[in-house]
Amino acid sequence: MAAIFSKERLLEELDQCPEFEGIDSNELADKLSILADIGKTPAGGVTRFPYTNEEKQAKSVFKEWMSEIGLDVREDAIGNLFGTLHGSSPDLLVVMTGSHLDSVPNGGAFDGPLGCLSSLLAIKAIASKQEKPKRSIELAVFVDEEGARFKNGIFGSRVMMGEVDAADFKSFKDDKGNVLYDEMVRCGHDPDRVQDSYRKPEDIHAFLELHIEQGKRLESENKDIGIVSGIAGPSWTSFTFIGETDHAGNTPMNFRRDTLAAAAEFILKVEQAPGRFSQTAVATVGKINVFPNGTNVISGKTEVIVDARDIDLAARDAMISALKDEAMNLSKVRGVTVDINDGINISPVIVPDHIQGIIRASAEASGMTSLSLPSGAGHDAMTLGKYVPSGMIFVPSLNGKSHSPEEWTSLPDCIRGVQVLKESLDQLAN
Ligand code: HGY
Ligand code: MN
Ligand code: MN
Repeated sequence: MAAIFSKERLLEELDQCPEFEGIDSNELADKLSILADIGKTPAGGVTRFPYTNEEKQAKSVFKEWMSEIGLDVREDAIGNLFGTLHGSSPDLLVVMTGSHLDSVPNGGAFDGPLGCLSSLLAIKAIASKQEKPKRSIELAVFVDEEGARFKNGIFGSRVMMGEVDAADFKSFKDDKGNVLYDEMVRCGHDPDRVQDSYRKPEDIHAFLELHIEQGKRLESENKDIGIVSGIAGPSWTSFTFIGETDHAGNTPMNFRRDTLAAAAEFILKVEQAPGRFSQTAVATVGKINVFPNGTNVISGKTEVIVDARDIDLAARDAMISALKDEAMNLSKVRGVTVDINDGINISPVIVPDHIQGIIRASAEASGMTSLSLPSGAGHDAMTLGKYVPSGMIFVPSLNGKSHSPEEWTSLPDCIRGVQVLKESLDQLAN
């Protein structure tokens, strides 16, 4: 069985953790393990969807941890969680840092929680110093970054920056038909007051997010820290093929309008598309909904969602439009129809040189090697990065694995990331 997350496995490398002032490796291992147990799956992964009891439990634990280190804790109208370490010059713009606690289905223990905990431990170390930081430092735990339940990823940070129309809260539904708005209310939030959640770009000095790389570059080039240069923009488009539900035994092949077969042909075209548009484009179908999904039933309706990304916005959008044409053509040939609906469409973001410079200097000052690289994965930093100077610090992923129970970053690598985040925040806050 592939190695999965456990506290014991983390602590096997405790003695290899570098010592940095104010940072306790045991504490990180302890808190990561507590979060990993919330929403743990039989396969050893984590399923912690937004506006569920699991997420609520993880956030209440995190709220306690923020209060324990003296942060001013508040939750906004849709459930974004904030903890503020007040600076000596409160009139200066805040430095924000954080990530997310929600997960993909059967995901890993690090994607999101490591960023939140690194921010917590970095702020704790800064707060333990004699001098208060000049600028206040605000820890943000954004809701629903993955979009795994309501298909609306990078959500909490986009609401905070005023990018989501509150009317949409009533149109997003999960696979069981639960409405996002109702789930927000059920969890004790007040989505009608969403305007109270909005933050103005001019209120925020800079934003930093620590995250696992979710790729193989740092490991293969044996580097401690990734300095993210840009973040690819994800775009989600749903294609619903409509045909005819029929009996699998009594319907001759030339009488069929089989939507699962149509979707299968389309999925191969999705796989073949990226290379025609750029070296950095990617396109994935990771989710398919087949109706009625019966072994002896020809499917009358099949929905696939295409996740298309690129650092190059023009190439990405050209690829999506070509895929829409291909879906229309193949559905005509097969005698089915296709409904195409645009979902999230987030622009790529470039990280400013001075932010990259601060992270690089922090890594070097702490005796670490670093590598500048783009992020193919999307993050809340790409929302903030559209409005304020934002950057990301990557730590290595074992075998590049992520979004799976095998997701792993060693404790020493995590601690090196916390140290670089601490130094970078300290610089930005002073
Ligand atoms: O999908 C992503 O890139 C991220 O994990 N939300
Ligand atoms: Mn993720
Ligand atoms: Mn993430």
